[in-house]
Amino acid sequence: MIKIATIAGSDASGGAGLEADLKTFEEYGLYGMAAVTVIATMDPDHNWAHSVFPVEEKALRSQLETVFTGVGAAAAKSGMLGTFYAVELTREYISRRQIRQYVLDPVMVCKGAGEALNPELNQAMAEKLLPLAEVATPNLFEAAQLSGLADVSTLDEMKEAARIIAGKGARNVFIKGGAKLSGAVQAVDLLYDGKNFELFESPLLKTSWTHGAGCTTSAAIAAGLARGLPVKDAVALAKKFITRSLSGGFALNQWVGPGNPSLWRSDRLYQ
Ligand code: PXL
Repeated sequence: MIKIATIAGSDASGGAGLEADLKTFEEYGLYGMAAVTVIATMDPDHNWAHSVFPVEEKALRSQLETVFTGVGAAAAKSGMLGTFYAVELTREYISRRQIRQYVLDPVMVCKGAGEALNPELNQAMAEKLLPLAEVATPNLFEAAQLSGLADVSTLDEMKEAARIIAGKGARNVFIKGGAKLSGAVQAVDLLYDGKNFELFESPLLKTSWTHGAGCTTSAAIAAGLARGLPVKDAVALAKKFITRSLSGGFALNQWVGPGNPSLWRSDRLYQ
């Protein structure tokens, strides 16, 4: 059995965070493990306002010890880290355990959640984690933050951001969320391997139910790497996986809805 780990927040609503990661790992036939960094909750009495409760440092270290020392993982991803110690502990365990197949999803803010951004934490993530990443998977906003560009909203700006982020140490940069490019007619995501650019295009889906799409995509890339795929193939498969998942997006309530990653499996079972 191939083992894989996520270091991420718990999304109590189940669509994003480590819940999305574990569902994705399962679809790839892997054994998933999780170290919880923060617990995110949403308030139905206040317009689904997010709260984030950090898991204490000792408890996080203890989970990382269980996962990486006690078991071991062929690949790992990180998502919402939420605290400086979570960034530092992630660095420590990924480097100490020499996890080469590490995907950094530099989660900075949840969709629709107006919570205060923490630029210092983003800086720490860039300095400590980009140099370890086989693939970094920022969305357009995160790409702007990591690169220092004022705005990333055109394909040229995506390329420039990818170059800068690769310059900070990520071996590959996959900028996702190109569905939001100005004037987008396709969902265009961009992979940069330090030398060449490759575009991954899919039809724009008209859906609001995209909660957890970023988490799912980065988990799928990590899962592909765990299975031994080259980066390009892992990204191409992840793009297919998320596109299929989003085609079956559904509402949880009036505020939010995730994709349906299990469509991938039912396609195979029932075709
Ligand atoms: O989608 C970003 C995200 C990541 N991780 C956790 C989340 C969210 C958004 O809600 O709750 C734990």
